[in-house]
Amino acid sequence: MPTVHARTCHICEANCGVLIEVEGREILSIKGNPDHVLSRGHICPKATAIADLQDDPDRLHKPVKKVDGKWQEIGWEQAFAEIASKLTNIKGQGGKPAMYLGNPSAHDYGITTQVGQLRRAIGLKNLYSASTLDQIPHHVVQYHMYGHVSLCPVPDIDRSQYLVIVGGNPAASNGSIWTVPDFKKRVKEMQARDGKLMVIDPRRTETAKLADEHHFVKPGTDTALFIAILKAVLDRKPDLNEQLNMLVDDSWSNVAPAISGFDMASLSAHCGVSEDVIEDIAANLSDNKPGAIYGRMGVSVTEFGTLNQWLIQAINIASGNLNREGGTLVPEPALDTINIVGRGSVEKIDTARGEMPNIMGELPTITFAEEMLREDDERIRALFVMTGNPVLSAPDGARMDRALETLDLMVSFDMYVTATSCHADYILPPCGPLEKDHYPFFFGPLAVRNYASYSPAIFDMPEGEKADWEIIAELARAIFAASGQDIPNIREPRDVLDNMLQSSPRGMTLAEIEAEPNGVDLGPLMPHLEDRLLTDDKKIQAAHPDFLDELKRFAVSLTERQPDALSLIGRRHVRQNNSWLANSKRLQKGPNRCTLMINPSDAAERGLSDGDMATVESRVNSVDIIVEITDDVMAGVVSMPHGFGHRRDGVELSVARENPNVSINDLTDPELYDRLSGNAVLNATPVTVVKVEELVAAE
Ligand SMILES: Nc1nc2c(c(=O)[nH]1)N[C@H]1C(S)=C(S)[C@@H](COP(=O)(O)OP(=O)(O)OC[C@H]3O[C@@H](n4cnc5c(=O)[nH]c(N)nc54)[C@H](O)[C@@H]3O)O[C@H]1N2
Ligand SMILES: Nc1nc2c(c(=O)[nH]1)N[C@H]1C(S)=C(S)[C@@H](COP(=O)(O)OP(=O)(O)OC[C@H]3O[C@@H](n4cnc5c(=O)[nH]c(N)nc54)[C@H](O)[C@@H]3O)O[C@H]1N2
Ligand code: SF4
Ligand SMILES: [Mo]
Repeated sequence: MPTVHARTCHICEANCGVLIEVEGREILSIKGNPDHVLSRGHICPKATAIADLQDDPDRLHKPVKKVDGKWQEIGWEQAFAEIASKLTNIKGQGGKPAMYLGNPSAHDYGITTQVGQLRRAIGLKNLYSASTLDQIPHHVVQYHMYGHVSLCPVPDIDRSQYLVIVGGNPAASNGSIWTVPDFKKRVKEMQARDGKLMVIDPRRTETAKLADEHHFVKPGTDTALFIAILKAVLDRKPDLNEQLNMLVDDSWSNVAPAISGFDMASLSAHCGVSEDVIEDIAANLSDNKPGAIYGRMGVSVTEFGTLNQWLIQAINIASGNLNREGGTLVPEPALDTINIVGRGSVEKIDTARGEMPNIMGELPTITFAEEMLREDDERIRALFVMTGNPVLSAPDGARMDRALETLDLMVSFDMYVTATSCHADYILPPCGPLEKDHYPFFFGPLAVRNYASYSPAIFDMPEGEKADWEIIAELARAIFAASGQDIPNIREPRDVLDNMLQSSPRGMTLAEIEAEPNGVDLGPLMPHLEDRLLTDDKKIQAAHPDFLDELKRFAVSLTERQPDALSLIGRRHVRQNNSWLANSKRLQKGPNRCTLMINPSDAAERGLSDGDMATVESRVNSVDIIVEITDDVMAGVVSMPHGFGHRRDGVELSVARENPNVSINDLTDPELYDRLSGNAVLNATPVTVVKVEELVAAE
């Protein structure tokens, strides 16, 4: 008999409710759950990839060990014992271990609640992760302004009348640092109540096409745009409204003087957005209707990412939209990590490159390869890569390839042989996605409504398989034992979760949440920031000195000549997720998506026609890629998706069922980073593009 199970899709931050119909172990269908309290029936094509992942014949089911360059299946106990013993030996010789934690770990609360044990077993205070390729600038800003790295105001789209999205593409990404499933319909609803969406992006994206207005901006120059908007808002509203005046500390008075020296015409010329558009945005944000400005990857993974995210908060404050219904609000979810884990940290750390930011114990991933390649005693010799693919996701993938080859021990926690795990000595694969439970640990606190939703596993786990959390916990125990340390008790993720829920202000139990398969709706977001601030004086620290200093550094950069080169930006597609859905039959249908988008004028200048091959070259490397001519990208800009490039020379991978393609991160430059957060710069890479002339065979 078929049965239907309500569940949360674990693939992206939207956390949509899905209905999965199964018979025995066969998946019959995956549909949106119309009764889900947050996603209201919405799903995207990636939800169907859950079936492909679950049933993928290429997925690993048992640990594998590399012997003479070939993968050999081994038992779990052998794998744990060998890894523990090798690590203990390496550490005994003074060798340094490290860990890289990838994006899917954020979607598995079991990993979140257990990984601390493994870090303790290995002896790691700090780690590398996908976060320093992504959202670390947000955490720095939230830590300084609101007193906790995770206190994040999100746009209250359901009650907003004006939204400005800069460098985000939620129509494809389904939202980021903003859990907003059903984004398109929410925009349509806003437009139906006469609200407006404005998008600023160097590409006319899927989101731009939904918008009432879209304007191009030169990649990497948004700081000028934000300063200009802030100036224009302050001209209209020199004083804070009453509620924000009570919340904001005295440093607010430093903001206007700090930007008074910038002149509108130069700011506008620098970013390529006209003064009229800037004034219009400021006027819309400043009039009495509720609205917000929001910026994501396009403005975070740039040289002034932290400054950009601070300016966004400052604009929302100056225009009176922070902590306002329809403006930006901090969610109050069932599991409220803000009250139960520490504020986080913003520190500095010594690296091979000198002193670098160390935010929440995150080591900048841009320095990761050189810490493996360095030749002194500080060299990383043992590495644990959990749910990550840094060869494809971090800048200079070719160097990452070389660096991973120098390790004495590498362990990957992955279900595939990938461009990264192919370098490992051991791969420890988890069970299938429907054999584990799910809770939106990090995403309830970012959702557009207060809610909670727990999904139990649908299938029993096959004999001999393990969930990621069990693999982590058991390996941790083996390492504790091998190194003669006390073996701590391991508490199952469910118990940890239940405990955290009960310790949160709402005091719910896991059983109460589990009883509601469509999720528990805890109401709209509320303007309660005054009760949530964790700064010492319980006020918003409006202008941390680091941000004001960074403004000065930006002012200097304004006077520098911009390179003549084309500017390379990334993109996401709704049928992919970073590097790891490339093996899904359902998602890989359709035309090749790994193309270089180029504006017709730039193509003509280079003699390029649609479908030609071009060589794209940056400071670090070059790749050949098929050209797609479109005026959806701004003149002077080229765009390539990230997460491609699975084929590496001479290596057999599980993930190979796709068109020829290349990795954008063979072009991005690890020398570039955001000074305040250590975050990578993955957009606005200067490149040259030339046509690959067909070779004429010699007679
Ligand atoms: N140029 C450029 N580079 C980028 C970006 C960009 O926009 N442009 N985006 C950056 C961002 S935002 C991110 S988050 C990073 C992502 O970077 P990473 O996290 O390093 O890479 P992913 O591609 O997400 O790879 C995830 C890996 O985990 C495996 N995996 C998936 N699910 C599971 C699971 O449940 N258990 C286990 N054990 N393994 C699993 C997959 O097979 C895959 O190998 O990339 C960054 N890199
Ligand atoms: N379908 C799909 N969904 C995903 C993912 C995926 O790979 N595929 N990945 C998930 C992850 S890990 C994340 S972090 C989120 C990311 O979520 P988003 O940030 O919404 O996604 P991106 O597509 O990276 O959007 C960045 C936008 O910035 C623009 N941009 C690039 N450079 C600049 C610039 O200098 N200035 C401005 N203003 N814009 C610029 C790009 O054209 C692009 O439209 O998506 C998540 N959801
Ligand atoms: S938007 Fe798509 S991938 Fe993301 S949670 Fe929803 S169904 Fe899954
Ligand atoms: Mo991400």
